[in-house]
Amino acid sequence: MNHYPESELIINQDGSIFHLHLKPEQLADNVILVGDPGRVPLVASHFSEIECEVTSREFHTITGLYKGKRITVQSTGIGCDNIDIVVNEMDALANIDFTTRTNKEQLKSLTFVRIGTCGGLQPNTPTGTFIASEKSIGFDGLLNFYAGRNEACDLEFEKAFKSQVKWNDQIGNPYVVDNDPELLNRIAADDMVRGVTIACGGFFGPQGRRLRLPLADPELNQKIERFAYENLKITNFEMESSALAGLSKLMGHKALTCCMVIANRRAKEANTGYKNTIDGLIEKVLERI
Ligand code: R1P
Ligand code: URA
Repeated sequence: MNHYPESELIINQDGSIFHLHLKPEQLADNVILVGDPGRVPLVASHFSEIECEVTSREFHTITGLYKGKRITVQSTGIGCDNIDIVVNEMDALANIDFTTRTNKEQLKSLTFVRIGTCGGLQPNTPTGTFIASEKSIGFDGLLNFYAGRNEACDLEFEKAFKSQVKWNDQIGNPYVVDNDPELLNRIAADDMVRGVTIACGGFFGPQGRRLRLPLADPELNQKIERFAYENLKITNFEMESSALAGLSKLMGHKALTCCMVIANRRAKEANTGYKNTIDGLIEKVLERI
């Protein structure tokens, strides 16, 4: 039986998990993840009841009820490194007994839906579009540190991607993972664009934005926009979906990322006044989760 020492599973003196400061009983089985901590009260403004609210660093959590469904809404901040923290700590809250520091006998499968913002890459993804990720390509490297990475990933897609874009191995080893198909069908329904999302370890160079620094492969974005595999096109860039889909798959949870396009990379346009439009995406996810 695994026994997790204090250094590996860090529990605060009040019995909460190290970074999130949540106690096991404060976590719902349905979890909405958002990047911006300010998006947490926006989601919770639709709740009929608030059960608890906790803030620690960029991690803001509210658990409450939406039409009788118990939901936790959690901010992750920016980047896949924070997804490693949030998904591992939430899995520990659900599946490790904090008293014995051992795995529970009955493992729980959580449902994670990320509501984010992204950059659109195709003619059918102008600003304001809601994109649900069918597959996520991780430029971030996170999943490569976990055993079972190859079994969790779509290796044929990875091969096709690397070959078509003439991938430069110095950039790292991209991984391709499916979002949960049942969750995709339920949440995307018939009014979101379904696509392939690239999650990057940065907002500028890794997404092909050139300000003062030249890029290692200045043609990469054009090759990404042209890439096609079995009728799938790469639709958008964001920074968390691959880590979320990959870790969830390895741990037995269900995950999906849905994002609203706020920057159209083709038309070279951006919309920073998107708070009201993203509320439309929040309402769809709350109804369908
Ligand atoms: C970058 O501006 C951030 O916005 C996107 C990216 O994934 C990254 O976290 O998502 P959020 O709006 O959810 O933070
Ligand atoms: N978030 C990203 O990661 N990229 C964009 O272009 C917009 C939002």
